[in-house]
Amino acid sequence: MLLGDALDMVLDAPLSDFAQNGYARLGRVLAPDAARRLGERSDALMLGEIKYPGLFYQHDSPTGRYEDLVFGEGWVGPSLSYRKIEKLELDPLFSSWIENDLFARIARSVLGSHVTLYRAVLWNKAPESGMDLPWHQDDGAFWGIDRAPCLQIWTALDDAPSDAGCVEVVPRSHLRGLASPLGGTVCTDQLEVPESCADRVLLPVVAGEALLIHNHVWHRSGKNHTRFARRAIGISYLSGDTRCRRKRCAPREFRRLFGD
Ligand SMILES: O=C(O)CCC(=O)C(=O)O
Repeated sequence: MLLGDALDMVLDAPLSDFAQNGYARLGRVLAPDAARRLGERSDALMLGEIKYPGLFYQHDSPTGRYEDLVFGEGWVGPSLSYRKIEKLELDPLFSSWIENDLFARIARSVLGSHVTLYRAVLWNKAPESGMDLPWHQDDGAFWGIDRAPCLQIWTALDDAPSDAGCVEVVPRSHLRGLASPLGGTVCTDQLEVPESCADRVLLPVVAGEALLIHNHVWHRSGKNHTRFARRAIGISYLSGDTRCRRKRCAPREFRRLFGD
């Protein structure tokens, strides 16, 4: 699925950008045919043509506002307007991408020799639809793990220009740590501080491009104003010794990806 010589890419510059700024561009790494097949598989999952028990679905809100999302509904029938699908690792085609050799090299450089999977998510914005995803960080009490996660790799399955709701980041915001112990959405009073996201950067990409995104870097995305779907896969990797702290139900065992 990897494009040409992507496997042998020199990683010094992207890994240094990632450490400094909290994000980095990898460039095009997913071959066009593989992007097309993953896009088709995404649609098949959304339409219920392929089903896996345990896939987690969340549909776009009826109003297109994040505040109006209905939680806990899951699968609501065939629709190309699911906002996200989690547990993509259940699907063999997505699993191949999650475990590709380039991402293994990157994950091991950042996290150490043993690497597990926290989550793999389809981020979908239907044509002329989708929503304004607020500024957020991907960590905090809700994640229920015993140390801060840091590495996410996001791959575009479609072109995601600025008007399709590309990912946006606030460079170096990861250096400030979590905005609140709960993590997730950055609260409005912090956004009102003038310098909080004044230097935000938009990251338009073409299909097949990948981004490294630090879990603590403030990031968001806007609505899709184009006539085309904007689908991407976001993978959160963990160091192999990360443990689940959940007490009310059995702690999660994270899937081992890279290591012995
Ligand atoms: O693709 C998007 O719109 C959002 C991505 C995101 O929030 C993430 O990867 O954590």
